[in-house]
Amino acid sequence: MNSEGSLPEGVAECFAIYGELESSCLFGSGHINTTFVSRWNQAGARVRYLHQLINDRVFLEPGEVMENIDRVTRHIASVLRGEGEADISRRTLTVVPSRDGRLFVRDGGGGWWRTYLFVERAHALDVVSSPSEAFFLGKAVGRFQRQLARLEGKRLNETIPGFHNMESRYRAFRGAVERDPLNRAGTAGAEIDFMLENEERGAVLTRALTEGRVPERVCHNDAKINNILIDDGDNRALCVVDLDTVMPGTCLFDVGDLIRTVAARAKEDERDLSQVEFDFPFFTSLVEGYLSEASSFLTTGEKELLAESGRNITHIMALRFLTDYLNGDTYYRTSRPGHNLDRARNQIALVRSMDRNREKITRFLLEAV
Ligand code: GN1
Ligand code: MG
Repeated sequence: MNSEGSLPEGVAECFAIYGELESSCLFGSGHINTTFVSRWNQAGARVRYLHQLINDRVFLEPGEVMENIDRVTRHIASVLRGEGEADISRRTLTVVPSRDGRLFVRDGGGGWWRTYLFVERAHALDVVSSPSEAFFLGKAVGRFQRQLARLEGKRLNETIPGFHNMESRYRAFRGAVERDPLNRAGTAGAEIDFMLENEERGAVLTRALTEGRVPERVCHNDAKINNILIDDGDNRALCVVDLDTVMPGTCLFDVGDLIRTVAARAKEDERDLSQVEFDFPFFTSLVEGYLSEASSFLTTGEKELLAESGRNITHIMALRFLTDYLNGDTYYRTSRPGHNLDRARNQIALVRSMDRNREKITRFLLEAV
């Protein structure tokens, strides 16, 4: 990346894009990949594209990531066509291949690049401000799962093996506490204790999946609020993006991540923990939106675990942020000292707030499903 944060020379031109490249700049707030937007003149029309440098320390097989994304986005587009939908290229991502027909381009340093059509007139949110926004976010994730419920062909590649496996996440956590390479464990005593006390309950989704009490499905695995694009016009969710982790899992991971990020009044790195509260009205609207698409395919086993899903994904995020803090911030992008510890504290506060609402959550779900 050069000093202005524009695309490295020559990368964008390797993709099958017509016209003249006018400018490019950094874009977005992801923790993992590096994203740019480019602006082109195509016969007098201004057109934008999105380019991403895939983090190949996190995704060890970027080619397999792209194979999944290509299959999934083509499938969603064909489902949308079947439903007579217009505006398909705003309702799913579209991969732009390289000039030699590949799904990615390698740069001189070995980096893996991909390109998508830029979805215009859309935005993402970090927090919701109304129950109606929560409803449409829930609906978008339910719709995504429904669209992929009948993806034919071989099982999708596991782009990060054991991604939401609580048991392996706890092994990594214990290793980090033992090694404590930067002597940080002393500054996170209360958080480490929280993890040790909550280990058993945290295994609930992992065990349900490995024991077959919930089915394996194609799911997103990172269905948090800011991975959903919303139409600037009518404020309804358009599509789910950030598809690197689309792979086999349980759909409870997705609804759980949505509960974590939609039914929370603060961003995941808010330091003022008095603001980190579970929001019951946002939660109920989001579940209603989700079930408006998903209730037709969810099994009884899945419905029974809905109540635990939000807490479970919030817990695993707290565990991963804390592990990364102890390891010296080697995984997530951070923008201040202690950022990962702040995130872990925030997510633990959210788990606690969910626990204070446990009875209400359970009662609501008994009625709703
Ligand atoms: C990462 O890249 P981004 O910000 O969408 C992470 C997710 C976490 C999330 C926390 C591949 O997602 O698992 O939920 O941060 N993605 C990966 O906000 O680890
Ligand atoms: Mg993202």
